Amino acid sequence: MALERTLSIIKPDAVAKNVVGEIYARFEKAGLKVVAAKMKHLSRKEAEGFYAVHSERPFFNALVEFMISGPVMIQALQGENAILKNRELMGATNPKDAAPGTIRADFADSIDANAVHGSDAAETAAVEIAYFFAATEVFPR
Ligand code: RTP
Ligand code: MG
Repeated sequence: MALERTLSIIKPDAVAKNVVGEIYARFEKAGLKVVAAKMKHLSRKEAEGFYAVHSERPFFNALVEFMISGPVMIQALQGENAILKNRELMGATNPKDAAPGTIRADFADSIDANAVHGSDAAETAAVEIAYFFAATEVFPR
């Protein structure tokens, strides 16, 4: 197994619902360690840049509007198979399809307001962590 890092975002809906701590507890119980964290209200430019891969998709504008609708909690998580493990904890993109006990099943309201983001591969994880954190902000350095 590989020790990995992944980028996680607790989206505006979940921050507004006051479940940041409950979601952190799920990461920690699954063996994922928070190695960097910041709360931030993303600018439109930051949200568009972060989701640039989706810029041609029909849902892009709704996604950006939602991501800038309130503050988000951004963290890098480290652990064995952290990328897949976090995706399993999150559940399916649409909460209607998310397995019981997953973060999206328990806290998400819709495919737009779906509580969390998680990197989907090693390459994207590295790019996404660097998008929000300087190397000196990820611990241990
Ligand atoms: P995320 O990137 O946020 O972790 O979510 P994901 O990998 O599960 O889903 P992705 O395909 O990367 O899509 C990014 C976000 O766009 C919204 N979306 N809406 N209306 C739609 O068909 C649709 N499809 C995707 C979701 O909010 C998704 O989290
Ligand atoms: Mg994605």
